[in-house]
Amino acid sequence: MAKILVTGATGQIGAELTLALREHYGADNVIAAGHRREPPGGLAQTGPYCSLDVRDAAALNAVVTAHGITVIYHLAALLSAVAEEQPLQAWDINMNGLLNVLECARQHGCQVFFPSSIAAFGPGTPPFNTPQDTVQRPSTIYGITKVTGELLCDYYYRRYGVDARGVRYPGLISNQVLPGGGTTDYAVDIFYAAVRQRHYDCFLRADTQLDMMYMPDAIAAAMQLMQADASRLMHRNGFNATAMSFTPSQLAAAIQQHLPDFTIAYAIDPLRQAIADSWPRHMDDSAARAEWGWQPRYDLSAMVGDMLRHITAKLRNE
Ligand code: VAH
Repeated sequence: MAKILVTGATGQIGAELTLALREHYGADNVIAAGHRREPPGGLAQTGPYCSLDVRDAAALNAVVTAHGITVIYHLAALLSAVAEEQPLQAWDINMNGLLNVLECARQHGCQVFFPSSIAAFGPGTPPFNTPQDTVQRPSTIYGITKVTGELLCDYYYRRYGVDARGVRYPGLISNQVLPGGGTTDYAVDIFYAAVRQRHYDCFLRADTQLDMMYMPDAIAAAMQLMQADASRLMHRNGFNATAMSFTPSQLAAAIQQHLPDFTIAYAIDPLRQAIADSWPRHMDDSAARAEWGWQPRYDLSAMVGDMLRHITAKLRNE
């Protein structure tokens, strides 16, 4: 039976992934680890939680040893906008944290999941139908940690046989946990603003097209890749995977189908606009579909309907 450690378990992906893994593998087989002393929400009520700073190799090793961990989903990281404000801390957390996880996996024979991102591409990357194998010269520290992370995972697989796998996620949209300092956070914030005050001031330009994915699909992608037949994986780390690609104005129009009086205005954040402009518009994810059967369930219309249902219910008791 798999014994799973989720780092970054209090974050946007980690919180929902932990609950999905507990449902699939059994609550006691999934250890949630976060940098906070106390876990938020359902994490503590649904299974074991521990406070962990992934930069502390000895503490990480102690958790893996104590619980007999066989799989590590490593999600602890600073996201793009926060990372640009604190580049040295971003490198420390994102890179030393990953190196500690890979070293631990090498010593204990663990499988590793590492989330890369469209941020691993840069201005010189073909922006449309971005190939699986192409130019990767990101211009953000977050993107540099992501492309370095992909290469480090490949190295630990080739050199030591660590079964590391990963996905290049687009912007992720969750109805459970708010995002923490990313460039695509507008695609979540807009729903809370639409339900609360029927208006949103967007920090990206109306025509900023980016790949996106609803969180249930992102969780399914991680679990499906980790369970895939290793002999079919030609790429292993950094699979392009996307579900939809839209602009803030297209997202606003989809919300107006449900809330006709919703309005949007634009108050551009130069930092996050520059980050978004350096990323591709739409990735080619045919390799993920061919090598491990990637197939998203939610398109823009389905995601908007489900988000509005969940956020409306959540705010009703506010
Ligand atoms: C960010 N949500 O905005 C993350 C993600 C593709 C974007 O990596 O930084």
